[in-house]
Amino acid sequence: MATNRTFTMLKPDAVEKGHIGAILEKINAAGFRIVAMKLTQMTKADAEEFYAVHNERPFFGELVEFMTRGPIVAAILEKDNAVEDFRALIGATNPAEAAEGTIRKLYADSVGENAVHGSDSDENAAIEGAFHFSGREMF
Ligand code: ABT
Ligand code: MG
Repeated sequence: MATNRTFTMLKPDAVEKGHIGAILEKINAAGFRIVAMKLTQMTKADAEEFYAVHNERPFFGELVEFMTRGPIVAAILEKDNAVEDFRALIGATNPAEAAEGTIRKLYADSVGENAVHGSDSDENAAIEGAFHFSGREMF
């Protein structure tokens, strides 16, 4: 399996609840290398662009509202099989369905406020990483 990258956000709910340290610890323990990382807040325009694939869905307005209500931690992570392994580490989109020990099982409350994002493909990981970081911010 080739070493590759995924993109993550610790979402406003996780940051508000003080879970940054605990979640980064899980990410570190799972063997991901942090390539880029920052605390930042998305504007409405940012969130509408980032989640454009969902703009016809009934939850789109709430999703944009949620993702812009406070700071997030954005990061690019590197590991063998990064995209798939990170999705396994965070667990199902709905925390009620997430496996024991996953980040969403431990730290998320609902499908709408599910603590953490993980890219769903290598292609989207590259697009999402470039959305948040310049080349000079990746190490
Ligand atoms: P993300 O990592 O945030 O993309 O979540 P995931 O890929 O696991 O889930 P998808 B399907 O991409 O959902 C995107 C965001 O939309 C929210 N959502 C989803 C709802 O609020 N209600 C719903 O019924 C569904 C299906 C969850 C995701 N989160 N945010 N923020
Ligand atoms: Mg998704």
